[in-house]
Order: sequence, then structure tokens, then C-alpha cells
Amino acid sequence: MALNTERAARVMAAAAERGLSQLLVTDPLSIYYLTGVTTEPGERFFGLLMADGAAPVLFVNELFPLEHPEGCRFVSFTDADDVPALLARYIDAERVLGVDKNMPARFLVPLMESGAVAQVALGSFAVDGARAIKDAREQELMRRASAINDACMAEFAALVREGVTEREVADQLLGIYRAHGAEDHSFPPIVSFGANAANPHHTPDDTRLEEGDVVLFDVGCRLPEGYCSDMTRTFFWGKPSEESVRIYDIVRAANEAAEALVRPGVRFCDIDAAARRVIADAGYGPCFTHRLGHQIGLDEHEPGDVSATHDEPVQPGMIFSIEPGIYLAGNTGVRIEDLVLVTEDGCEVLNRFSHEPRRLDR
Ligand SMILES: [Mn+2]
Repeated sequence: MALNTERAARVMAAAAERGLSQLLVTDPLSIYYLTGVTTEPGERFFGLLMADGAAPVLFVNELFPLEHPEGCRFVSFTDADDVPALLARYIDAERVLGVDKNMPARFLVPLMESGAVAQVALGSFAVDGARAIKDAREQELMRRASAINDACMAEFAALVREGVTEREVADQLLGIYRAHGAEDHSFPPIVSFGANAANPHHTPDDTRLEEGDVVLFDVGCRLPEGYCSDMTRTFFWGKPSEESVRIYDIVRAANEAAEALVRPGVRFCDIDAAARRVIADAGYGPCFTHRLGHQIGLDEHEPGDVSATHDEPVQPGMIFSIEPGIYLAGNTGVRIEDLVLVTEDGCEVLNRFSHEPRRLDR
């Protein structure tokens, strides 16, 4: 384990552009990104203090036996130690401290009250911006995570049988992911039958499969190295309603129109608009109730939405979802989601699982 000096330099350069010269990174995934070590600290403090001209300092409760990453100073403490007082010894009180957006208030507020820092500002944009551009190694891991998701989706579809419940299907997914080399789900899986598919965030329950239902899987896995996949496919069980078939074709066209547009320089909001236009032109605009997508990497959702309000251009190395949907409350719903990697002249769709409509009962 060692500090990734190239990534650390990118982070500090991005911070400097906005006048920040010290950052306290507390997101465990960001610490992993920078140092290769991670832990789930629970309610204990875990942080990496980065400052111009000094080796970063990793603060770890001694309950978590972590390897000392090369290139970092290492400060361990116990449950009896005063964390703000400890941090105060390393923070330059004269300079603004950039802090993570997720830094727990139980650490931040006492730190501010201790006088150890004159001023704080949000600093996570610097690490988030670096994490958004995946390097070659990360791209390879993201391809692998999505290849596993593609292979597993075929097995998930085969679990769907007459009379099965959503929960019975959902409970079997983790074992299949692990058999394919993944470590865990990247988020709680969504398995929705029939009208439940009209809720984009439905939690699998005891609903039994019925003739004519749509069957929606929104699923992803996490590799042992930490990278995530995320894909949605909607299938049919038995003869689908005309409206389910109609909205399937519209959502598929919206997905494919957006994916065809992705290349460096195109704005996130324009990609969102391309999908939204297809759905609105077909008369279902109000039934597409969420943003088109989100960035993804070590975390299942990373900052930088594919949405109407994000007008930055996409850049090579970014990976995000394209996931249009149409939701008809009490009736049916369809979503089709892929991950795309922005390349120098277009994009690589990381999911190869077909968009063709498919009945699972034959
Ligand atoms: Mn997603």
C-alpha cells in the first residue's frame, strides 16, 4: 500500500484552483482511492489530512489494524483520545480547511469550536473531480464489474418462475454474484413485478409473479477491488399488455438516443435532454420522473448527475449510467440502464446485455 502520488497531485491541484491548500478527506472510499487502504470506521474518526508541501497524515483508530501506506504519515489514536485536539496538532489554523461533504458533524463542529481552524469550506470537489476521471486500471475494473453484471443478469432472469415472489428471487442474487467473482451487491437489488415496477426504488417484497407482469431487475455488484456495476433490464412474463410493450419500445429508443450522443464535449444536460425528448414526444414526458443517470466508480452513485441542471461537458474517462424509465402508477413500468465510458471520440457501452424485448416464460 502506498500513497498514489499522481492522484494526490491531481487532487491538490484542483483544490489550489479554488484557493484551498489543505484538505481533510474523510470519505473512506476517497481515502482508499488515494492510499489503497480502507476500513469501515463506524462511529470512529477516520481521516486523511492533505496539505501542500507535506506528506499526508492518515488518522486511524488503533482498533482498525491497517497497513501504513508508504508516503503517508500515520497517526493512530484510541477511544480515549480527543480527536479534535489530535487533528489540531496537524491542521494549519491560519488557512482555510477543505472538508468532505460527508464529514460527520460530530467531528466537524467540535473541531470548529476548538479554534483549531479559522475557516472551513467544502473541499470534496477536489477528490470527487479526480475520481470522476477513471484511469486505465480503473476502466479495466469497471469493465470487469459490468461484464459480471451482464453474465449474472442472464442467470437472474432464469430464476423467474411461475408463482415466485420478488423476495425469493432477490435473495438468490448475491450467491450468483459471488460465484462470478464479485464481493457484494453495490446497492440493495431492485426486483419488481408488474405494477411495482412503477416505483423506481421499489424494495422486493412478497408480491407473487402473475401472468402479463413486467419483471424489472435493477442490480449491480462490487468487485473485491471496490469498483461497482449497475444495470437495469425489464422483461415480460407471459403476454404483456399493449402499453407495457409500447413504453418498452419508447424507453429503449430513449436509452439508445442518449448513448449515441455521448462523446467528449457534449454536456450532461444535453444527454439527459436527448432521452427526455424521445419520451416526451411519445406523450409520456411526465412519467419519466428522475434524472437520466449518475456517475459511478468506487461508489454506486458518484457526484455529477446526468440531468437537466448539470451543464458541464463530459470528459474522456468518465463513467455514468443512462437509465431512462416510464412509470405508470398502479399499472406498469419500464427502465433500461447501461453504464457508458466516455472515450476520446465517443463512448464504450460497458453493458452488452441485449435491449431486445424478451419474454421469460418461453
Ligand atoms: Mn443506476
